Amino acid sequence: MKALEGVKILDFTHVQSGPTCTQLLAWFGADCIKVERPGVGDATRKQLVDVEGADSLYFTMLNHNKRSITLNTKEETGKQVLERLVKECDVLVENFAPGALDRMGFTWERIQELNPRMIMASVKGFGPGPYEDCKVYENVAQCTGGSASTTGFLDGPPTVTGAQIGDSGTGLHLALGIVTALYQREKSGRGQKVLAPMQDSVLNLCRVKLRDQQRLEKGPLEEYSQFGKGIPFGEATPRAGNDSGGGQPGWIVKCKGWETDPNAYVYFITQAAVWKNVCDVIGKPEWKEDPEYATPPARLNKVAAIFDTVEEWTKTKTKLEVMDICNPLNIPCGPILSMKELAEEPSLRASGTIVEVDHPERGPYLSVGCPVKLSDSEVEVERSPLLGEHTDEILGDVLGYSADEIAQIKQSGAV
Ligand code: CAO
Repeated sequence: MKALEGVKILDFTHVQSGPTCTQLLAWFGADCIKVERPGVGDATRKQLVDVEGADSLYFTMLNHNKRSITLNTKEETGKQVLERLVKECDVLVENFAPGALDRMGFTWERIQELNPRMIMASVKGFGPGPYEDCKVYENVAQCTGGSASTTGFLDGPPTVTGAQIGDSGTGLHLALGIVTALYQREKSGRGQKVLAPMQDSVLNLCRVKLRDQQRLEKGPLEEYSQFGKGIPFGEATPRAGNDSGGGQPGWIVKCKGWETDPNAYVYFITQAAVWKNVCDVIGKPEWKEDPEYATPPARLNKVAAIFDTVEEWTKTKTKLEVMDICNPLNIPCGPILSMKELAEEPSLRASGTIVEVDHPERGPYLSVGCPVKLSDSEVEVERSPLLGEHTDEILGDVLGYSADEIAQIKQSGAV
């Protein structure tokens, strides 16, 4: 038995944010029915195509464990089938541009009329306010949610991150909202609307930067390396380069091989509690008792110079040697692992976080499996569906149409 077994999802999502959410729910056992436009499907099927004629990795890696039905929901017959799906399912998940579902005739009021237990979950770029009608993509959310203004180096422009915090981050938020609403429905018997705006989700992930904004109003942020360098602060939380966000000085330093390997670096934290271990490791035992170095406040104005010394040591070791030496001493550090290294990492393969999946059109490919592990609800990653692969079985088995009715629906061009 899977955790969400028996939950039926009407998956009206596309691109990345919504599909991330429904893929997680499918991994937890929900029956995820992806509704796609006939002949077209989710736009990502044909974006960044790497195998001619096959669904792209963009699509296949975001739509595991789902079933696909094609349906033109702007035509009368398609609308009738969609009504049946609304009545049959527990959750409708969508991330259309604002107003698209209303224009189709499926307002929240109409959905409630059809199924008062329905949970309607949406990703939108913005919540209510001046930008609520805007279409939004990943980097727009990173910029409007506070991430870009606080990412990058002090003397450089705002920077977006590789982690898809706008899309996948919002999908995660929405998934939590959905299971929470399902839990409440157990008691209330009613559905509800769940909204995860991308701006709000990114801001939630940037919570510590709003913390710093308020601290900044009371004085300079002493743990930022900018402080140690004597550079004055402005009005807003600045970009902090590779400073650690938690108050313990940290930085990315070079390791052996950095001249040729762009990822021969390690994140090194001079955690106060293990300062003496740090001094021993980097060959500066005299700093342990020196009042200029012995306490965190004394070190504040020389953090950059301390990391230069750390780097002199790390440059003599590979990033994994640094990890092996520091971990037993409780010195926190993180080797910069490339996508290639992660793809090949045996422990991630063993845990099912990196999985090899077979696909009839493209053959085997790598995907990221479910990153959340439930001990009593094991995840088996299945390939993404071909466009409309399950149209007949959904019309018949889920919605109860007879073979004649299915033939008529097909003749109408609705699927
Ligand atoms: N049958 C018939 N019509 C369908 C359909 C179906 N099965 N599925 C979708 N459509 C229609 C929609 O009804 C809409 O029609 P109208 O514009 O006439 O109302 C149309 O297809 C286009 O949908 P869209 O506006 O959502 O798609 P888009 O490519 O123009 O915009 C996006 C894409 C992502 C910018 C927009 O959907 C959006 O802002 N979504 C919310 C935020 C979000 O999730 N962004 C992250 C996306 S991942 O980077």
